[in-house]
Amino acid sequence: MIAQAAYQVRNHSWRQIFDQPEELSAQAGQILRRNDMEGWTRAAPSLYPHQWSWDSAFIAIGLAHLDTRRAAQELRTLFAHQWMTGRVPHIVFNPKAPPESYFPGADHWACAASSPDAPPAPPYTSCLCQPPVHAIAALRIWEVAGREDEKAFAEATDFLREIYPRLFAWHRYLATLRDPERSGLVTIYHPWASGADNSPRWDGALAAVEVGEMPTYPRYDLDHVDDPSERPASAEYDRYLWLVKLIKRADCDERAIYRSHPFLVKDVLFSAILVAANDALLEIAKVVEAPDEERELVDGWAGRGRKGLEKCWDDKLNLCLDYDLRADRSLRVRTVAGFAPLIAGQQSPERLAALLGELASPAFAGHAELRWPVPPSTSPEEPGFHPRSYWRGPVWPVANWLLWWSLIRSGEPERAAQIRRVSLDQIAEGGFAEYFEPFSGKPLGSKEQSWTAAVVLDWLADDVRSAEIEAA
Ligand code: 9WN
Repeated sequence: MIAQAAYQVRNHSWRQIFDQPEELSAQAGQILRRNDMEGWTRAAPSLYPHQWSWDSAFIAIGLAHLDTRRAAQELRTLFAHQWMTGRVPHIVFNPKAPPESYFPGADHWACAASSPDAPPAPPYTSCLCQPPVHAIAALRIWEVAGREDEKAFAEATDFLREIYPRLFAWHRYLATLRDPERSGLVTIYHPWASGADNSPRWDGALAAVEVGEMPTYPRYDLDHVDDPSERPASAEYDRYLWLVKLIKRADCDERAIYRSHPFLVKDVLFSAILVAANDALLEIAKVVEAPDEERELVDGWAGRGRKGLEKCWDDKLNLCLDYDLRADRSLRVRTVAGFAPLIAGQQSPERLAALLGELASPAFAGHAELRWPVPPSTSPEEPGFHPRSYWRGPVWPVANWLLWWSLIRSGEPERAAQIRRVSLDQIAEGGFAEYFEPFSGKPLGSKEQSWTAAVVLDWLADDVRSAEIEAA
C-alpha cells in the first residue's frame, strides 16, 4: 500500500510566505540575472563560477519563462564547446573566474585541449560529461515560445533546427562510445559525470581505486560552505583527482579509458535521463523534419535504454541499481537514482505502482522525521546516509524537479503537484539553496544556486501566467 503519510500537507506553505507566486518567481529571476555572464549562466556565484553542462540545461528551462531567446542562447553557448565525438563537456571554464575560485580549474584541464577531438581553446573544457537534460530543455523552450507570439515561436523553431544536429551527435556519442556493449546503459568513468558526485552509490566502486602519487591540491570549495561536512570528504576528493589523472593519461579517449580505467560504472540515472531526452529528441526530430533513419536511431536508443534499465531492476528494493563493470556486480544502495524507470517513462502499471510505493515509503519521502516530505538523495535507512553531506542524504530541488516532471509524464498529476508544492515550501522557507538538510530543512551548499532558481521559475510559470491574465 502506498504510504499516504508522505503526502500530507504541512501547515506551513510557500503561499503563507509569498502572497503571490510572482514574488517567489521574481526572486528566482533575480538570481538568474545575478548569475548571468552574458550568454551563459554561472552554476552559482562563488562556489561554481563556470558553466556546467546539466546545470545549463535546467537553467535554460527556467530562463524560457523569462526570455526564450536567452534560454536558447544558454544551450547554444554550451554546445559551442561540444567535442568532435559529440561529447558535451561537463564544465566550460570561465576565463574571467578568479584563479583560486574552483579546483580543478582550467589549468588542470588545459591538456585536454590537445586531444584531436577537443573544441578550440580557450575557453578550456573538462573532458567529462554530465546527464543529458539538454534535449528536454530545448523542447521546453520551443513549447514555451509557442505560447508567446508568432515571432518567438518562429525563432524557437529555427533554434531547434540549429541545435538538432548537435543534440543528435551528443546522444549518438552516449549510445555508442559510452555504451560499447550496446546495453542501453551509459558508462561513467568518474563520479563527477553522474552529477551526484559523492553519492554512496559509488562507494563500492571507488573503494577499489588505489590512489597513487599525487601532488597536494587546494580545496577552494570548502571556503564557500558553512561547514566542510557539506562537501565531499578528502578521501573522496583524492580519488576524484586520481581518476582525472588517469583520464588525462589516456588522452581523454574513451577506448583507452575503457581498457584500463579502474572506475567503470553503468549509471542508471544518467541512462534514464538519456531515455527521456531521446523521447524529447524524437519530438524535436519531427519538428525539424529530420531524416527517417535518424528518427529510427533515436527511437532505438530510447527502446534499448528502457530494456537496459529493466535489467537493473531489483525486485526486493523496488529500485533500479547501478552496475559496476569492473567488479561485475550491482551497486546495492537506495538512492533517488533508483527511481530511474520513473524518469525514463513508459513503465508498466505494476512497475509504476512499485516505484510510487517506494517513493512514498519511510525509506524515502515517507520517513517520519523529514522536515518536508520530499525524498532525501540517499535513503535515511542506508548505512552510507549522511544528512548534511552533499549527495549522501540532503534533498536536492533539482532532483525533485526531475521526479515532478516524470510523475506528470507518467500520468500522476496529483503526486506531481504534491512534490512541486512541498519543494516550493522548502525553498520559500530556506531560500534558493543547492541542497537542504532533510530533517531540519536547513539550506546547505551554495546559497544562490542557479538551477534551484530555474526549477522554481518552471514550477511557478503557470501560476504567474494565470495571475497576469487575471490582473489584465
Ligand atoms: C563537480 C554545479 C555542479 C553540479 C553537480 C554537483 C556539483 C561539482 C563539484 O556542482 O559538482 O562537477 O565541484 O562538486 O554535484 O551535479 O552540476 O552545480
